[in-house]
Amino acid sequence: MLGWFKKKVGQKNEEQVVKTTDTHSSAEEQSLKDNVDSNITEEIVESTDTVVEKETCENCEELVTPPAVDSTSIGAGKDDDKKSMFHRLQQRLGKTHESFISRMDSLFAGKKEIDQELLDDLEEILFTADLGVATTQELLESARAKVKRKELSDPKVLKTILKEKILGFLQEAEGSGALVMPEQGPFVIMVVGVNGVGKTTSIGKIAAKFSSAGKSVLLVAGDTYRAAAVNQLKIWGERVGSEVIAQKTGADPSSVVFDGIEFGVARNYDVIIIDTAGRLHTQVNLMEELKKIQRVIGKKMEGAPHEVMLVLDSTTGQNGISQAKLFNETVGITGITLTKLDGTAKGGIIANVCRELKIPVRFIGIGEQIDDLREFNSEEFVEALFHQRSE
Ligand SMILES: Nc1nc2c(ncn2[C@@H]2O[C@H](COP(=O)(O)OP(=O)(O)OP(=O)(O)O)[C@@H](O)[C@H]2O)c(=O)[nH]1
Ligand SMILES: [Mg+2]
Repeated sequence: MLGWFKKKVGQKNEEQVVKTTDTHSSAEEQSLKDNVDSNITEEIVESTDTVVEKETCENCEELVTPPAVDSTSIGAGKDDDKKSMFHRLQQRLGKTHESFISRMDSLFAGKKEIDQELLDDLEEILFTADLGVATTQELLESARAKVKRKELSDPKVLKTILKEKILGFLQEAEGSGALVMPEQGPFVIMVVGVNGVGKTTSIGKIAAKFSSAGKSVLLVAGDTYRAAAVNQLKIWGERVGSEVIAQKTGADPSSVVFDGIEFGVARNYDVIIIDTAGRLHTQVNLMEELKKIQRVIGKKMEGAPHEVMLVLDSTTGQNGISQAKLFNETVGITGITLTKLDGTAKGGIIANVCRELKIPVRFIGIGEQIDDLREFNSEEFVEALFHQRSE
């Protein structure tokens, strides 16, 4: 995502990508508000107190994990960096490796032939790793057919076939949704998902990535339901040096988003990332509210949001698929961030997500720290998952 983004922003005038760091006067804010498009004012509760946050927020520390720099990611050359990043990914996928790959290795160890019992045991391992019923069946059907035709008898070859098939699911999804970047103006990402999946944290981490690539990032606090949610985004803003557009608790999220887009466009930001409140995919009214937010963004900036990012918690298992389907029906998901892969033995969910939804995974979350979000790369992921661990 970032590499592709760099190409686009690289064409911009240097001046345009300089990060805005000054705090804006209330007069400037007022003039932005005065320009509110009359077509949509009745949709939006009048905003009277939008603020661009730079100051320290109180009681924020408990809302986010303290900043940390992972020693494996600093002080090394590019190749060393790559190696250590791969090593870290491998480590963080350890639980899934244990429950999936190590168990499969133990099952295959010493077996010369693939028999029915082995295939049944393999089926159980695939289920346990959360690859899902349909994905498991598809993986096993092709293996069974090959065994039947006597084209496959060696369990080691079966492991390679499984690896390639899983990679195939991930690559198919990866190739299914190129980002559509705006010709000019900010790249707008709207982030959605159910409660507690890691939306705000991922927004902070994504902002950090863009910031360290020299891009100006504006964060918009579209979760107005809880004061804590706004504070959490503010502290991420402070940490990554991004400004935050927010209003008071209880404000209409569409109103905040309207102001945010207006401000971001006027200030020529490179990226605007919009946080939204967590909502169950089954809560019809709240899902409708997302549609409204999306509409408001589109009215304020044609073609935006350019990315509707669904955040899924990999520990929620197959329910993530139902969440994705309903969010997709409502707002049209264009990319997925799959979080908490470090905390689960069921990381096989990623294969099912890709196979069922055919929506590209853009990022994966592998921890709570600022640099624990990785741009997703199918091949690297599969290699790290299958990679033999040293004893
Ligand atoms: N281990 C781990 N924890 C994560 C990851 N991503 C997020 N978290 C944690 O998940 C918890 C919830 O994260 P939030 O970012 O607040 O989730 P949210 O979706 O914004 O939550 P709501 O706004 O309440 O809907 C926090 O404790 C995060 O630190 C990850 O990749 N790995
Ligand atoms: Mg949140």
